[in-house]
Amino acid sequence: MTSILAHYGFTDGSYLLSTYGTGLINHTWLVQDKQTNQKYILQKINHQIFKSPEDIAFNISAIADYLKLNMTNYHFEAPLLTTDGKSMVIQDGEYYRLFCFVEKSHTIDVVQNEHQAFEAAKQFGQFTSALDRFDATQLKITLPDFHNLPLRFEQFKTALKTGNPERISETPADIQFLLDNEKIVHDSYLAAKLPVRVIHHDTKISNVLLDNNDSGICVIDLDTIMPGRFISDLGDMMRTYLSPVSEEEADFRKIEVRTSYFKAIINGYLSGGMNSKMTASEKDFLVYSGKFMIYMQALRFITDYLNNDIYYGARYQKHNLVRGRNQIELLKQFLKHEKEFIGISKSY
Ligand code: GN1
Ligand code: MG
Repeated sequence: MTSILAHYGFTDGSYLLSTYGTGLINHTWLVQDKQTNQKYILQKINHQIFKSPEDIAFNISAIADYLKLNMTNYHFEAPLLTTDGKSMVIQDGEYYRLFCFVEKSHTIDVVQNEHQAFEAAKQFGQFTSALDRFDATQLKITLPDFHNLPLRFEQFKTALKTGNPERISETPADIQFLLDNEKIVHDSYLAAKLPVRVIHHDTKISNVLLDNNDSGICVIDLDTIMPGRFISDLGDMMRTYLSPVSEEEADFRKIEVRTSYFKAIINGYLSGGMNSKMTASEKDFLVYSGKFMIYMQALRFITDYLNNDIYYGARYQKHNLVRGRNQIELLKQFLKHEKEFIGISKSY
């Protein structure tokens, strides 16, 4: 690590290092300067998944430059530059970058109240809203087909043929439920016609920095920023904030879809500037966004389980099966609320 941090002016023994956060894809450390106590976040990009880290760097600096010029008050945390002006360090084929640790900020892993849901949704709404006039199509695609639901469905069907036979025979009801809900895939062709915007694509609560009063400071984890449709961001918030328990919960009786959180998410997202920017057709997809993202995540976890966890890896034997079943249960609960939610969404 010393030779990586040397690119940012650290010398051997001048800093403390500890692992940080819970993400499975990238590796994250907290770095503290022993002299100044200033804290930093060091991240290693997983380039098995992000094949071109240069594209991530390109997107982040294009956006940072635009915001600096046009939205001077917008808080955007771009990576720090190395002593020779680069936004990444490449060492032994691995890519690293360093961020300032935002003082008096914290992240949470599970939403605890409607206020937090509102604040996070407001941050993600503000992000896309601030970039409304930025040409999203100039951004690089850092993860091709990331939220391409028809493709995720095809990958699931392929896994049914080529996946681990034992795991396939263990999951008939899950597989049947996913096949029975193929209509969600068909509806995504209509959603694909919605306007292309700058979308974060990973709006879980831990990707928002909150201050001591749980007001939002800014969004983080910028690797999946790409052109996309708003349903990706709004839907992933529904997927991850509606229930009191996360995708990791193995006791599915605790999974619940809460109407007050549904309202908080939409109110927050629209209050960040999106209310006036969204088209009428986008507003028709407010509720669909939740189905789209929950269903896609269920497909992805179950597909990966059938494929022996080649994408996500697993912290324990049935990790992806548990997470897939969790998302299936969440989708079932969401569908029970669908009519009610459509009623609510008509007022926006
Ligand atoms: C991955 O690595 P992390 O936890 O930020 C995934 C997301 C999923 C999430 C589900 C690049 O995010 O799409 O929603 O796992 N990111 C990628 O746990 O695949
Ligand atoms: Mg992430």
